[in-house]
Amino acid sequence: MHHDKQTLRKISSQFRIPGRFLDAAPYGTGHINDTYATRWLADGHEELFIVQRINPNVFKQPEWLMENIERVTRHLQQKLAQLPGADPSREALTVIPTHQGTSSFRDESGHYWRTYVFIRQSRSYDTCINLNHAYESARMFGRFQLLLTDLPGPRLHDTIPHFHHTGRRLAALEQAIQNDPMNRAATSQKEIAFSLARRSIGDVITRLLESGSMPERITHNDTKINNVMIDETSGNGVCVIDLDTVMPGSVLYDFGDMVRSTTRTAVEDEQDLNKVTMDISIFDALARGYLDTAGAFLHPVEREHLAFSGILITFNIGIRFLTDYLMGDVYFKVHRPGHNLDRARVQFAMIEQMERQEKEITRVIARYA
Ligand code: ADP
Ligand code: GN1
Ligand code: MG
Repeated sequence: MHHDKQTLRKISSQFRIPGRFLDAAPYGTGHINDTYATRWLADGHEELFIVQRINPNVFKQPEWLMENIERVTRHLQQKLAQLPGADPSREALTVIPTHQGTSSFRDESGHYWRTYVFIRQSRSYDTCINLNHAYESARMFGRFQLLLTDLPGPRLHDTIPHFHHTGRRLAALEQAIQNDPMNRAATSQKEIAFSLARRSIGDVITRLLESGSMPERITHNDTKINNVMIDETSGNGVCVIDLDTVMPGSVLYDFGDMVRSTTRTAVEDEQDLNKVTMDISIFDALARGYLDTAGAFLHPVEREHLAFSGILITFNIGIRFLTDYLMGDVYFKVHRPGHNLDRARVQFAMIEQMERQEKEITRVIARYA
């Protein structure tokens, strides 16, 4: 959804942003929220702020979500302030409160909005641009997890319950196949068969978590490559963003999604599947970056499953795209007919790639873990 300038001016005036509103424009390529870059004039300087409408179909309890984000960003800022050379205001998100002091604003139609300081001189990319990019983003997500290992209690809210529970995702897919509300099952027979044949990828991690054999951690849960900002000049990682799904989970969900979104040589919705390959040298840089930071705290059972986690999460997200295609594109934003089916196909092509390169993947992990 796109909001007009007047609406955005009115919404952003609710927040403690210094200066005069100039304009606002849709920003980024996220699949979930409505994101705007807003420009302001303060003391003769132009300032930018990110203003976002939280997706109401995806997040049912925006106030809980913002409570998580407030606690997490505050903790990150405190930890970064103690790290020599770190810049807390640039390396962690800063929530701008409303004039009432709340972290979000509820508009007339009941939708929630929030504002962040814009991370300057940096950008995010939808695909990996080079080995250093892979290394830096993995290092940043690993550091993010590391800095949150000592977040004081209570347990964070589950902003989307069972988010990475593959068993439940499969059940939802089977339900969608059965109901087939848009008559689309006939056009995705191959992808449906692929998914059902790989049911056994299932819930290895969920079971380890439930049995207590693997520790629950505070994880990001959406470690797509475009959710980390990269410095425009140095190419170094600057800041992990998109904190809506920060909640208790497994570190393997995070590493798995880095593998899914970073080692892929093509875009997430590439229509020419011949272009979709998994680059093992990118995987190498990614594993190195992740273990350079997260290596400080990982448990042996977590290390043992790093090699497998890429397939697991790619499967999980592949079946989510396929389910959303069957359901009529009700969850992910789409920009063309068949968009979610294209996305699902790319995930499944990546799974085949990872299956083919299993030995190499295991070897890389053995080298660093
Ligand atoms: P979504 O959940 O829809 O993916 P994100 O929070 O990831 O929303 O934001 C979408 C895009 O907006 C990001 O990929 C990034 O390019 C940009 N963005 C988000 N927050 C900031 C920020 N604080 N500073 C600069 N750019 C940002
Ligand atoms: C969504 O919000 P964004 O675009 O970073 C989705 C992720 C998927 C991803 C696939 C809350 O991420 O789970 O992996 O799309 N986020 C949510 O591109 O569902
Ligand atoms: Mg995002």
